[in-house]
Formats: sequence, C-alpha cells, structure tokens
Amino acid sequence: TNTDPNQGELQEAVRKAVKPPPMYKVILNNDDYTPMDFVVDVLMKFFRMDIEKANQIMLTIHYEGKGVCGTFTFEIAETKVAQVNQYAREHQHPLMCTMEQA
Ligand code: TYC
Repeated sequence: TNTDPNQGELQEAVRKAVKPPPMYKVILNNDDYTPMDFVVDVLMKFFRMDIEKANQIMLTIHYEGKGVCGTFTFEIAETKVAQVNQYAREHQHPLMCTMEQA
C-alpha cells in the first residue's frame, strides 16, 4: 500500500499523459454539381485511397448524402478539411468537406 499523500495527483497526471487524444472524422458531403471523377480524385489525392476504395466511398456519399474519408487528430483533420475545400474552390466545384468528433 502506498501512503504517499501525492499519489492521487501523480496517478491523475499519468492518466492524462496516456489518455488517447480525441479523434475527428473528416466528412465529404454530397451535392448535385461536383463531378464523380473529381470526388474520386480528391479521395485518392488527400486520403491516399486506391481507385476502388475511392469509387466505393464516392458512391456511398452520392447515395447516402455524406461519407467518412478518415479519422484523424484535430490538427490533421483541420488541415485535410482546409486543403480539400481550397482544392474544390480552385476547380470551381461546390464540394464541401467538414469534420466532426468521432
Ligand atoms: N452527386 C454528384 C453527382 O451526381 C457526385 C458527388 C459525389 C458529389 C460525392 C459530391 O461528395 C460528393 N455528380
């Protein structure tokens, strides 16, 4: 038995130190205008999917309204969202990328 009066604080510090970080899903949303091929390119370029996986996720988004591209820590998720939205705007497509806590 440890009778150290600091043991509680130490245990709490260790628990915090090993707690996994919150994770965020990066979501692509469907729209009526972005070409299917462009969405497939985005999934391959920014989420490193092969063409079969990219096609599968694109069709899930098309038929179900949205789909998960990946799950990341906050900073990585935020960067993916910004990069995809900038790329879509540069190509004048309304494609919308968002994130939500997993
Ligand atoms: N619905 C689009 C079309 O019919 C295709 C599309 C798929 C758009 C996924 C956005 O995130 C998206 N051209």
